[in-house]
Amino acid sequence: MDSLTLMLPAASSEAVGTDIILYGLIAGSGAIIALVSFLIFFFAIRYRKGSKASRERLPEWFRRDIELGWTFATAGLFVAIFAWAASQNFALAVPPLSRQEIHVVGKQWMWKVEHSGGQREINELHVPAGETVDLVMESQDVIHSFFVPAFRVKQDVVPGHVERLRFTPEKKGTYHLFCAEYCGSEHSKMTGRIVVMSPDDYADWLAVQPEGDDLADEGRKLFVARGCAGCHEGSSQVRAPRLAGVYGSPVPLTDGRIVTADEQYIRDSILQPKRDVVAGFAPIMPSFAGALTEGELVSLSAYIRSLSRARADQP
Ligand code: HEC
Ligand SMILES: [Cu+2]
Repeated sequence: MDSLTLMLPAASSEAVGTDIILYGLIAGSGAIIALVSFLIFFFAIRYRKGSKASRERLPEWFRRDIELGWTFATAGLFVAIFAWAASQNFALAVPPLSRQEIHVVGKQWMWKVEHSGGQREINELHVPAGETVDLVMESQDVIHSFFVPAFRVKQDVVPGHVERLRFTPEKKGTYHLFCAEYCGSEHSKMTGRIVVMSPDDYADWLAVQPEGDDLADEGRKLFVARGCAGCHEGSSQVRAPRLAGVYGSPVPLTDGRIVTADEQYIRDSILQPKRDVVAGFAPIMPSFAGALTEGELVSLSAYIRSLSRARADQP
């Protein structure tokens, strides 16, 4: 890791696939360069000044067929390369059956990480080898970009969006994490480490982390201060759904659809409550668009997430 090497380690299954595409492109370009160079030399020698080679016009059909041939062959080649490279991205877009969901918040200038059990870290991300990691990422202020060269993955994190990034680390070790989008004066210090551990070591590591949940605590305070608790909690006169356990579970809507309450749903429920109205409730929740900062939204959704954990802990 400290020594400079020409080739980065390929530490995830995506890295292997990306490298194969890269080598394929280099080999393809190399073959074309070799062919063109060969033809340059071949024609230069064959048609040199004074040579006896025939300089007559080739028959019309022959010229047309060659023209058509290389037009379709190169077009086909480009489409094939596109399909090959795109298939890897499509494969990544399908959620795997078993995965580790980890929340990442980018802010000037750090990466805050929260594991599904509430364990937190800053500028470090511990992940188990051999398991697909599903990052759910948000930005609290400006655009950042989560970049792990050794995994060949990079995802911009745009404020207002919930982004996903999936990868399957394969090699144990420590790898660089960068912010790859200029995000202010200390952008260059927004770096960190990814530690890939064996699943057993990872379980041990998780077990010894304190469960300090500062984001969720902040969210809890906002939930009371902004009047959410007034409608959503115990003694309230207004009929509003209880939020405990809502994160990650299916929610029936008035229009008959059933959606999963993921990060984006929670966010939209707060900003555009009239869009997806929970079945059995009146659309009386006011929109908080413009009234909450990105950071406050992130804290509120961390709080709502923590409610589902609390419920899962006490069956
Ligand atoms: C005036 C009462 C009221 C206030 C204030 C209010 N809500 Fe709501 N909220 C509702 C009602 C009613 C619904 C169900 C109808 C709907 O989906 O719009 C709801 C739905 C939701 C949902 C979706 C719940 C589910 O079961 O799918 C979330 C999440 C939510 N609110 C969060 C918040 C947060 C966070 C705040 C504070 C920033 C807040 N609410 C403030 C009344 C309120
Ligand atoms: Cu950044």
